[in-house]
Amino acid sequence: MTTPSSAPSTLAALVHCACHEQGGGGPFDPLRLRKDFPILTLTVHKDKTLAYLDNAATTQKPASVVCVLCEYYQACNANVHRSLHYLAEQATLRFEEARRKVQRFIGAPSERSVIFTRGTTEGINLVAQAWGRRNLKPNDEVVLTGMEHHSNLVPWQLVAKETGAKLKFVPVLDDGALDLDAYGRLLKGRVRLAAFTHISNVLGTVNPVKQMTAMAHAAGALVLVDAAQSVPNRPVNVADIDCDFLAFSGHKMLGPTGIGVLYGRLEILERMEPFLAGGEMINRVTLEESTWADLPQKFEAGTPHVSGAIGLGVAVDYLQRVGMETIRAYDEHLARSMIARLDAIPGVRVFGRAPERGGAVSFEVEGVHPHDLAQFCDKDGIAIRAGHLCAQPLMQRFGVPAVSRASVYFYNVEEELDRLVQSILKAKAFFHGA
Ligand code: C6P
Repeated sequence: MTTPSSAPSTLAALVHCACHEQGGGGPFDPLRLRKDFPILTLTVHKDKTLAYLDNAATTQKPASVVCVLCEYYQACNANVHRSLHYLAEQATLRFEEARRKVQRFIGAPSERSVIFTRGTTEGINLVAQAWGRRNLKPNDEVVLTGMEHHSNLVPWQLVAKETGAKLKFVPVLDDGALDLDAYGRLLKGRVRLAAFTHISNVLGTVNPVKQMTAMAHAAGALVLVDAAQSVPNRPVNVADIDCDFLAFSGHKMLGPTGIGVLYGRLEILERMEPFLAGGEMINRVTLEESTWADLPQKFEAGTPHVSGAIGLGVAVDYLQRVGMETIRAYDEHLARSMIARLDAIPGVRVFGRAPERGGAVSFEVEGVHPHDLAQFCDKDGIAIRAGHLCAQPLMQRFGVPAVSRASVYFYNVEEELDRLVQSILKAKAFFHGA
């Protein structure tokens, strides 16, 4: 059969998604990079230019990530690791290439130690269920901290209930840093695992994860790092940290939603039983029993998020072109610049003054409920988040039901912070005057 002359002769010709991107090369220039993010040019509420300051919740996506999803479904879509036809081979190659990109990005020693998940939450649940439920015994201890996101707390509460293990918590100091002396004391118990966040999504605190890992290992415990807020904005190297598990989410680092990564130390992953069961994760199945596939497939039951993984690979390419150290320095600079502005407004209290920080800044404005403030800002086109930020114990620690949070990324600019301040001043005048 011959192809009609009017039909596209190559797969590439089928793709109608044109992506013209600055791509992050050259000297760092946020204004130039913004052009790669079409959504940042939106006007909302009729005529307000969007100022997107909710990056700790999810980041925006550059054109190259949006386009690769479109291109994948137009020219490459197939299931992976199964069929032998052309498209299936292409899809599998690109899916596995994305895994290798992630492996290099986080300094993992083997691609077999990189498991695709739906996100940080699923990665932590995987460890809690597949490692914790099997290995924790009554009165064993799991050390967490008082600043964990619910994703690194509730899974351990479930497992503790089932196994009789005890949860211990490193207290948070007034400046938002962890009490490392208390951590040292907690490690003297029957600790099997220490699980802590690298960067707090509320306080912005950067925890000394390398030091904390070494302390836990010296006490004979394994370490899980919640890197949801750190992998997006600084160099993170699992070999350097020497952690046993590390989880993060694609959508917080320019990638698609529904894709994430769990890194695990090979020897530990090899000894673990599967988390989810079904297709893809088996070697041999009889009616009575089954044996498991090799890593990483043992932990990737069912059809994976193929386009998501490929999109995440393209997001990693983009981040590397901008430079992770550049992103870290710029985010920290913008966050400090925002804190200086907030400190200058009477009645504003900023939560989190630890010496090293990321891009999330939480605060309260006296007399204005955080939800009211978020709505007020939204009317001015400024996207911030308000609420307990999935960290209710931390809210209790600081004696507030909720906070407002503005979180920056490398495509934000100082002018957006000025707009935030203007909006806060207007909200204050409105609510205090009412
Ligand atoms: N924090 C925030 O606005 P998922 O939802 O699985 O992609 O990520 C969960 C998660 C785990 N740990 C930390 C430190 C996080 O910040 C998050 C997500 C978002 O702060 C949504 S609540």
